[in-house]
Amino acid sequence: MNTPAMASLRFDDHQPTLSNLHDEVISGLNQRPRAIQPKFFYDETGSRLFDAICETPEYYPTRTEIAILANNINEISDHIGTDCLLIEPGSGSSQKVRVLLEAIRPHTYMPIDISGDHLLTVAKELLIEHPEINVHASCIDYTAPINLPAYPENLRRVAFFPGSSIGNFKPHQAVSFLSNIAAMVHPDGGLLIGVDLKKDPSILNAAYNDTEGITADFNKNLLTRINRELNADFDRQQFEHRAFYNAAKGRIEMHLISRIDQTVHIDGQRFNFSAGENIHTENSYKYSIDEFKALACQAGFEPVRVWTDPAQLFSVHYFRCAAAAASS
Ligand code: AVJ
Repeated sequence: MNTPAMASLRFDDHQPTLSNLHDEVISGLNQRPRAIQPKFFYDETGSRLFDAICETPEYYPTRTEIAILANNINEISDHIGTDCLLIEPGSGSSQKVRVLLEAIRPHTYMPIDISGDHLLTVAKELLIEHPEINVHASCIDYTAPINLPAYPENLRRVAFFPGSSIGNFKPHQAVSFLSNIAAMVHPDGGLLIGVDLKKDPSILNAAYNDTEGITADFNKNLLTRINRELNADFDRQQFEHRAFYNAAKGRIEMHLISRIDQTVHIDGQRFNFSAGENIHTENSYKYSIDEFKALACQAGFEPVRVWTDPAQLFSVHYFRCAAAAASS
């Protein structure tokens, strides 16, 4: 009797608590320049707005990356092999992995995301679409060192980190994040990672300033979220969305700029903003292919292959663990 074993769904909940949002927002607003981490964009509305950004004509990364994955699926699956444990930090709607699942048939797919409800919904959808693949979802903040839940030890582990999410880290943080990933997938695993390329700044600036204003809404939704979850009174109308390419640092920066002198209350504490003062909400670093290879090498990876689109807008790299990574 060859009845296939039922695949399993598992959900581990390590969602950051409200006090974490509270403490990080308060300490970020007491810093100069003021800053709030981009991971806090992704409440339910923020996750939905991000998906809408990906549909705008200006935001090329998502559709370009999906085309690169789809056009090279055979080569990609040759490198990854079947029956691996496929780990995706920041899986969101798991849109991109759907391009891969059919071809690489992982033993287990492990989506990791900070947004627990969304993660569980997506995990259930995937199990229906691919009843043969185990889905072990983990609600974790992956910007802290990831402590993976127990997983089958004998599986080759491959990390999938698409979307140029790596661009949210400063380069030195990216190296330590990738080092954690290398430790997680060693000795014989790999990393398939999407990285947005450096290019004409006008294309970059347009991508973060879509004419429909969805990126602006996404940025300002942070204030709405803080109002709701931390009992604050930000007036969204009195903050302006600003996004621009900082060529010296090789990154897009997003800010919220106070339009006027104003006082905001968060959980009883007062914060004074002068007109023109900024809250830095996101960095999105862009890398040339060689720059990114060098970064990954510092983290204990070895370049295997890189794919791009004809216009060289976006890159998808495959790395394997360098021999030395296992002993470090
Ligand atoms: C999800 C971090 C890759 O930096 O392009 C999109 C987030 N911010 N538009 C990016 C984002 C504004 C996105 N990442």
